[in-house]
Amino acid sequence: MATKPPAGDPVQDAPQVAPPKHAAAGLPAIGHTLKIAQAQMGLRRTAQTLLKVNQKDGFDCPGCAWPEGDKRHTAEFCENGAKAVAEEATLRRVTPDFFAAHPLSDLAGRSGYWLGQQGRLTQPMYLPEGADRYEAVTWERAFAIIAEELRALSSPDEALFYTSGRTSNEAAFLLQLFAREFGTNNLPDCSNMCHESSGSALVETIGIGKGSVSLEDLHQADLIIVAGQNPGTNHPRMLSALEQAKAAGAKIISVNPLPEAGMERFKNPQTPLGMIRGAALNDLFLQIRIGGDQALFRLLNKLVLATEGAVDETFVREHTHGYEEFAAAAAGADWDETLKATGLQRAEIEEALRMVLASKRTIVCWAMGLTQHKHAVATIREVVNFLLLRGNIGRPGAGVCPVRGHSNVQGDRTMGIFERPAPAFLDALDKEFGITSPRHHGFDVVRSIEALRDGEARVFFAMGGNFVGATPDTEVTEAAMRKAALTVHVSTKLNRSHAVTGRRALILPTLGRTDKDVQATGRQFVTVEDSMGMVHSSRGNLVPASPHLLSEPAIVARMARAVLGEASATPWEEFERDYGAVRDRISRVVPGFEDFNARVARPGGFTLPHAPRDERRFPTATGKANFTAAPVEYPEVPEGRLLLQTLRSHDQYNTTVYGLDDRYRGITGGRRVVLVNPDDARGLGLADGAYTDLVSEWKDGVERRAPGFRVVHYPTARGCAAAYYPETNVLVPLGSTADTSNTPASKSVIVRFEPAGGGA
Ligand SMILES: Nc1nc2c(c(=O)[nH]1)N[C@H]1C(S)=C(S)[C@@H](COP(=O)(O)OP(=O)(O)OC[C@H]3O[C@@H](n4cnc5c(=O)[nH]c(N)nc54)[C@H](O)[C@@H]3O)O[C@H]1N2
Ligand SMILES: Nc1nc2c(c(=O)[nH]1)N[C@H]1C(S)=C(S)[C@@H](COP(=O)(O)OP(=O)(O)OC[C@H]3O[C@@H](n4cnc5c(=O)[nH]c(N)nc54)[C@H](O)[C@@H]3O)O[C@H]1N2
Ligand SMILES: [Mo]
Repeated sequence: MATKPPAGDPVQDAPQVAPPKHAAAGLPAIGHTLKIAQAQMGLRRTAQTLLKVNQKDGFDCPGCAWPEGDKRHTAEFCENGAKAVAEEATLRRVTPDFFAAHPLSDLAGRSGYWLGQQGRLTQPMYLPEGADRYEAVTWERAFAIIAEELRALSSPDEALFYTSGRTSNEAAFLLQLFAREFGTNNLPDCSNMCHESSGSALVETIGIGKGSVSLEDLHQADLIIVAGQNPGTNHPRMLSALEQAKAAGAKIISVNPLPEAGMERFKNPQTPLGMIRGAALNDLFLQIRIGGDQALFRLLNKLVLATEGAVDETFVREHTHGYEEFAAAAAGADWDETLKATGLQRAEIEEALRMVLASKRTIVCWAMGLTQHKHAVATIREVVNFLLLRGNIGRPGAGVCPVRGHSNVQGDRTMGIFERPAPAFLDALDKEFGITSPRHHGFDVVRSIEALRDGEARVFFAMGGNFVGATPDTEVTEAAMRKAALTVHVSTKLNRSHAVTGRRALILPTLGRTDKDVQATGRQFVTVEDSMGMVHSSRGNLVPASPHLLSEPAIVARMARAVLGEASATPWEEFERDYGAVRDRISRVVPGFEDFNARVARPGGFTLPHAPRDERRFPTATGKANFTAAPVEYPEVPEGRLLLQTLRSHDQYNTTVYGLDDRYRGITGGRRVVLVNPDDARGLGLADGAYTDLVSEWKDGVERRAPGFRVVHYPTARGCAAAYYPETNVLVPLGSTADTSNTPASKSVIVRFEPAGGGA
């Protein structure tokens, strides 16, 4: 096996490995934050921005969707939030000269890291058919091109309008309104690749696709189970909530194939003692095999059912449906099979059971480790069964807590960014605007790629994000995108999606969260909804990256006017001038937003209603919370293969790479690494430091290869491996998705290892 990285990699990818860390945050995090922030923004902007993050008069951190507590620290941010801010508030600029110097072929050969490091986009850019370079274009011409291509379609359903989760409520509401006036529900979004499985499972079982807990609930819980989530990196402020819960007596179980540093010990940078000593968070670490969670929760449920007095019978009788059938299915859970599926020891599960039975208030938190599997929806339904059994929904200190990713991904969905909108939502929209929205469902992310591939869709418009970078099966997706007639990206920074284009392409540069947004009626703010259903305002305070930028609401409004023209009675101009006018409309269309402008003006905003949380009412088809009884599944991996999960390093925000280090896991200077348990590695002849190709295997028989990964012996669960996304997206088959939610199964890819250099 080769021991050197393959030559010619555009990134200097030469990973170094040290032992993983056992604590997160603390002093190194602060040092690292300031270093990155100053390199991008300089001293003055660093102070100007970092003090405004998540303050009541400031902007919402463009990092994660974790909520802010009521008592805020002067510095209500974390290392990774600061990196997200620095990435946006950078002083570096991508001007038309940059595009003159870098033809498309050059951009296409660059790493995502390099592209992102070039700085903020400054002017609308156009790639004419057959051209090899983007050229500057006026906004008028850009919208005329979009109108021309959209009008040339034989059906509105040949257009796709993608949204990434940073988009504000106001922009999202306008975008879905425009798409529906135009005539399509093709509104795929990043949620399709993210928490769609949570939404699918929760809507059916509790009647609403959102979490049922507040920060206060976390502080009051007796037991918090964190399954399939790495908060130390992806939701660092959650560690403060866990620390507070522990101080009040809570126990924490983490369920993960990897020992994640944040869950082991957290050094709170906001308290002097925390900084030095840190708090141990985990009381029990269940090092589960990838995809074993449904089996684990099923067995716990059987054991709870078998324990005298453990079931909350009053709750089950009054509030639930389907108990008998579920209890019968759970009775079939088997120790041997569960131990095989989970890789856990019997004693570990018995210890978990004791903690479960000792808790009167239990919360389960989860993220991508549960949602990105074939059986993700069934797994999350089993988590709901688990909580329902002991009445852990709709009372203080208990509930479901899917921890969202993008800072406004939950709000975008609330605003109607959904390819399968509820009829009641469309009825309200139609009534308010005098339009007739299409009722047939649109395409989600995976279906959108198939539609482009098959020539069923021809115009692709993205409100943010990095579609070809984030989606699975990179080669298939990129080929599909290249078949489009027009691709349009509303973006703040360069990324891979700008280099893989349709016949014609546009880059529309926009304001970010940190930028001051001034329209004809004066300074505007936007609103967002966090992971716990809190809606609040966000107001940038920086001079925008360039005088040519338009805000996202302005871009949608102008596009709508160019495309729909006189045919639209919607006051698009007014919406651009005054976002309050948009909020007035939202207040009349979206339940829970009554009196929106007045309520969001209050410091801290307001919380959206949530029937199960607020009144133990479950707006499901049965009118009750539904137990479900799916068969238990877990991935079967053939001899000589491992199950690969694709995950985030500490120095990235999805496809945006901030740096080449993954500090807590001890990896520096490179991203092409694959983490393998040393015992598995020995069996497979994979020496630590050797270079290997990863080849994925799926039932379609297509060979998908990611070349040149350095093997790292790492204490992950047996049979499992881990490598970073998006480098490994090439391995995830487009058709390998979760049942019901159609979310790419990017946490369970069967791979074999072949010597680096291609070919066996
Ligand atoms: N700094 C930073 N913050 C972010 C992001 C970012 O990229 N960078 N991304 C944002 C977004 S969009 C999202 S969705 C979230 C993502 O937040 P996470 O879901 O925490 O992100 P991942 O890195 O995908 O980590 C998945 C975790 O699940 C574990 N896991 C994998 N498979 C399984 C399994 O089968 N069972 C169990 N029990 N565990 C498993 C992995 O070991 C890992 O700890 O973070 C958001 N916040
Ligand atoms: N293999 C694998 N694939 C995955 C995942 C995984 O765990 N494994 N995770 C999935 C998940 S959870 C998600 S959410 C998706 C993420 O998918 P996306 O949301 O599409 O991807 P991001 O990398 O977050 O998008 C980054 C780009 O957004 C643009 N941007 C940033 N801020 C703004 C803004 O304020 N406005 C506008 N208009 N643009 C902005 C910048 O140009 C930047 O380059 O990826 C998914 N893909
Ligand atoms: Mo996400």
